[in-house]
Amino acid sequence: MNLKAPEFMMNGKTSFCPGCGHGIIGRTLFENAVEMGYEEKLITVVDVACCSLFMYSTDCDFVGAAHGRVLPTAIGVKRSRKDNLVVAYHGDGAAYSIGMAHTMWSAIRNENITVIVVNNQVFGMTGGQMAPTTLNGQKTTSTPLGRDINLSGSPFDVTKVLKSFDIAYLARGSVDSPAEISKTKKYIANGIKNQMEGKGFSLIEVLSPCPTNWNVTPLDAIKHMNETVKNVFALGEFIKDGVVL
Ligand SMILES: Cc1ncc(C[n+]2csc(CCOP(=O)(O)OP(=O)(O)O)c2C)c(N)n1
Ligand code: SF4
Repeated sequence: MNLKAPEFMMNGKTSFCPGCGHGIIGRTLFENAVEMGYEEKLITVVDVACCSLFMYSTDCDFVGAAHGRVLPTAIGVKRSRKDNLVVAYHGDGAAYSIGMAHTMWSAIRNENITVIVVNNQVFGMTGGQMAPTTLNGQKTTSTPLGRDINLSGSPFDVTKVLKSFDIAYLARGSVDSPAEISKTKKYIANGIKNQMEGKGFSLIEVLSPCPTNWNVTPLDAIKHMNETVKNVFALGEFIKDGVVL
């Protein structure tokens, strides 16, 4: 990340909780847009969940979508404004629960958009209920005794599924250290480049802390990511230029 955030992120308002990863992930996106010369072309489509808070703190073009409908909305925007950079930005609840069919069909059609999925293993905005990515045994407000994979299945790992699809790009980053933030920024830059070169569907999932709903301090949230979350969700690039790595 750069020392100074892009001007349009600096209006002084932010509603994210202390230690939330959304602000960092958004910043990597917005820095890329500026550095790659697409600041004026960027349209970010956000879900009604925690990512909607960007609309109050960042002075650039947004479209707000209904929960889980970020992808069809973004695809509509992209198909009608082909010269714009259209980024679909949503949480793991939106992308893999209510919006799972859209994630699958957008990938099957290799739609020419850049997709960011923030994987914080819970439904953040609505109070920390279980998401498809919730870890085995993880306590959430809807699984107070911990997720039981015999009842609700294993944590959903998008890389295992999309690796068999004909898409342009698939990567998973994290924001638990400066080194991982730099890699995440590069993955998002790759997704942007693919779209502007018309290569098709790029999905970048990013592991992100939600200290509020994990009921831990921001520092302990980072520790939990290092010690546990990264062992479940492997990081790196999985598909590049349409080739499985
Ligand atoms: C159709 C519909 N269903 C449910 C909701 C309630 N709702 C809003 S955000 C959300 C889940 C948020 O979790 P996620 O998508 O993972 O994003 P996060 O807030 O964790 O970043 C839910 C269930 C809604 N607004 N609309
Ligand atoms: S509830 Fe979680 S995801 Fe939402 S702003 Fe707070 S820390 Fe971030």
